[in-house]
Amino acid sequence: ESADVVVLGAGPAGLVLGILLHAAGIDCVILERASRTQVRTRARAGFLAPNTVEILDRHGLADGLHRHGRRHGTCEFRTQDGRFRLDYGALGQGAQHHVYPQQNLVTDLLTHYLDLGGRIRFRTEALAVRDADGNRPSVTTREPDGGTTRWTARYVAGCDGRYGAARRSLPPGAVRHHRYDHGVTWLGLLAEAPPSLDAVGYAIHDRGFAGHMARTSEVTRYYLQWQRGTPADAWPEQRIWDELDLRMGAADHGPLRRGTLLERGVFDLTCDVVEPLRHGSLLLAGDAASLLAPAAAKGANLAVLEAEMLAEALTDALTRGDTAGLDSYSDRCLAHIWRAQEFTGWMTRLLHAPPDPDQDAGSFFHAALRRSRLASLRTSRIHQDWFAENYVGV
Ligand code: RFL
Repeated sequence: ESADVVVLGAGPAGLVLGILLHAAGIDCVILERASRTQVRTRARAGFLAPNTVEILDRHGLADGLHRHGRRHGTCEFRTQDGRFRLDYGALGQGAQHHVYPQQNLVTDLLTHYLDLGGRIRFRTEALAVRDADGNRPSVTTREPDGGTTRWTARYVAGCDGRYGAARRSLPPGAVRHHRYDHGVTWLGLLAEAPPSLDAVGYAIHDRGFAGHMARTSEVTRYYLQWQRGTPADAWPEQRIWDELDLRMGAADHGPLRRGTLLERGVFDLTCDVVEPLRHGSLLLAGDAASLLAPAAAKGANLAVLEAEMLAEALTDALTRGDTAGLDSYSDRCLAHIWRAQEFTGWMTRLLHAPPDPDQDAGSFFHAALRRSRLASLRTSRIHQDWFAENYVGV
């Protein structure tokens, strides 16, 4: 089988790319490992930046988001010494987030793509991309019935995330792979409960970080810093809620609204960047290009930004033979990626002292630096403006 562009993965990156290519009259197909139901129900991100909303608006993809999403512009930092709020939506450039669960966005995008008549194959796993250094790359897939198929293309777009086939198929030495481990692990929780505060909550506690992020009026995301290697189901629900209460200072600031924990996932705060984002006719976008720690909620936003840039570049190349956009694609994306990595790293160090296994003196030092960093954020308008600009920016 064949298509001019074979897109691997139907996450935000692959679907936005597929829609824009299809709208530009480019022959493309999306190959997705998961089933349609899995794609539509995976709860992940929720905070969309103004730039993301602008991109979705530009292409008529933001109806659901405007109808059901909510604007959000406040975060609250809690420590054992008290709490303070930042109305980041009124600071910096005065921009807010839209809160709209990623699975709802993905569902909207998928519906749009299918309504356009877009081609997509579910339960079709890309195994390898071959001949990317020539101009006739191919993708081998495992089909739902267990058979294999070979897809030929002009270009392959790797939007299949961190563990996808695109990354795996890069020949050794073709790109550099920069990795960093923040040395911290989070337990991510989805609770069937309304939000407990009208702000993103970041709690910095001697026992570790705890976080609160609104999703919908019925579902709220919580995070607990977690011992690396401990399974997600190691604690009963009661103990998790008690620990969230303790770290978030519920005794002083009011109780959390408890509910059944619908989902638990453990993830290490690691990040990486593939550089460049292109090897011949294979181009990477989204998590396949760069993975960010979730502290600053940047991943889905970068995925949408890169998908739009890649769609324009591929359209120019395929309709007019103009490859300037493809040639500069990697550099243009990397500028955004490193900006997002830098802020995410800053945010992660605000919430966590770097691991310092050997001495108490070191951990005291880092805890004191963190307190000072927070005090600056609490009191300096310039620091607050900088925070706000970066927090909602991509
Ligand atoms: P996705 O969404 O992971 O989609 C990749 C798709 O590729 C498929 N796939 C394959 N298909 C075919 N063949 C293969 N070999 C394949 N291997 C994989 C997968 O099934 C999947 O459908 O990547 P994409 O499109 O690059 O989008 C990236 C975002 O999903 C990700 O960055 C965000 O979810 C990160 N993130 C957040 N980002 C934000 O901007 N704001 C947030 O508030 C936010 N919160 C989060 C997050 C990520 C989280 N997790 C997953 C740790 C909260 C959490 C808990």
